[in-house]
Formats: sequence, C-alpha cells, structure tokens
Amino acid sequence: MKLPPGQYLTEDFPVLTAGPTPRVPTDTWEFVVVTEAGEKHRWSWAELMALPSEQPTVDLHCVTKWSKLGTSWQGVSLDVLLDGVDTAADYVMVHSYGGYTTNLPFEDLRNGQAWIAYRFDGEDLHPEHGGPARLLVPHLYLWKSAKWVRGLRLTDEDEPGFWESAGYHDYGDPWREQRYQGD
Ligand SMILES: Nc1nc2c(c(=O)[nH]1)N[C@H]1C(S)=C(S)[C@@H](COP(=O)(O)O)O[C@H]1N2
Ligand SMILES: [Mo]
Repeated sequence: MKLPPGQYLTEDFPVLTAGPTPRVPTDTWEFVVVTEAGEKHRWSWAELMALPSEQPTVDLHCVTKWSKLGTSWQGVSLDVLLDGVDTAADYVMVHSYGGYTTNLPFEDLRNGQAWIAYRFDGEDLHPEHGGPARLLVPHLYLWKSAKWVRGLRLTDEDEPGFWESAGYHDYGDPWREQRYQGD
C-alpha cells in the first residue's frame, strides 16, 4: 500500500503557496547553511550545478490530502551539501526566498532522505513549484519541502516554522497521519 491514511490519489500537480510566487534569478541565487556556531557555507547556482546530482523517484503527500505517486526529480542530495559542514545540531530551520520557513530534525535531511531539487519530470523546476530550486523531503508531508529554498539554519533547539506555528504538526509523518498538533 503506497497511500498513507486519509489521502487520495491525484494525477495533477496542484500548486499550494501561501502568498505570491517569488522570481529568483539563478545569477543571484545562493544557498547558505549556517551552523549553530555561526559558521556559514555558501553555494552559488554554478556551484550547485557542479555537484553530483541524483534522480530520485518519490511519492508526494500533501496535508490537504492529495498524494501523487512516482514523481521524478533531479537534485543534489543534502548528504553531499552537508558533507563538509561541522555540526552537532539536532534541528534545522529551512528558509525560503519570500520568507517561508519550516522546521525539521537534522537527521531527516541525512541518509538519502532529502535533496535540493531543480528539475521535475525532465524539465527545469517551474517557479510555481519552487524553481529554481526547492527542498524535497518526501517522507514528510509536503509543507516541509520548502519551495524557493534559500538556506538552512542548524540549531540545538527545535523552533516552529510557518505552518508549524499555525497549528500544523511539528514533525508531519504522513504514515502516522501527523497533520495537526496533538495528532
Ligand atoms: N516557500 C514555500 N514553500 C512551500 C509552500 C509555501 O507556501 N512557500 N507551501 C508548502 C505546502 S503547504 C505544500 S503542500 C507544498 C506544495 O508544493 P507544490 O505547490 O509544488 O505542489 O509546498 C510547500 N512548500
Ligand atoms: Mo500543503
């Protein structure tokens, strides 16, 4: 069974954005990881493109109950990006161009579970779906997959992001149906 509890299948790819779609040119785009010690690691678009990429095929589960199975992406594994980052942080706040944030445990970005994705279904990722690049962390509800991703802040303490502050679940495991706080 590939459909988590309470979800239905869809063939389309709905767009869910709180607010306007930011347009981020790749010549000014950067991805910044800030550690709990304040150390910064930066990648330009050209540097991201030069890193080895993967082509994961994953299932997407949105908390509004649609799921889309077998989606094809291209992106750089967070394992590659975090390889040279010296940290003992337990949590991450993901930041997007446009101001969106979402939080998750650091370990959920490791071990082949998350990518900075820049192609979908054989095409450059469309701006509506987070292009030029979004976080893809498909084992959690899709609100954790921040579109227009700009960076990560690694922290010792867990802090709620945009939807988590509005009553959504802190972790968001679709298989345990963790939609809202208290689920
Ligand atoms: N920056 C940003 N990322 C975001 C959102 C958003 O509003 N802003 N919405 C989230 C939610 S609730 C979902 S379901 C998915 C939707 O991704 P899609 O529009 O590509 O389907 O993006 C997530 N990432
Ligand atoms: Mo969502």
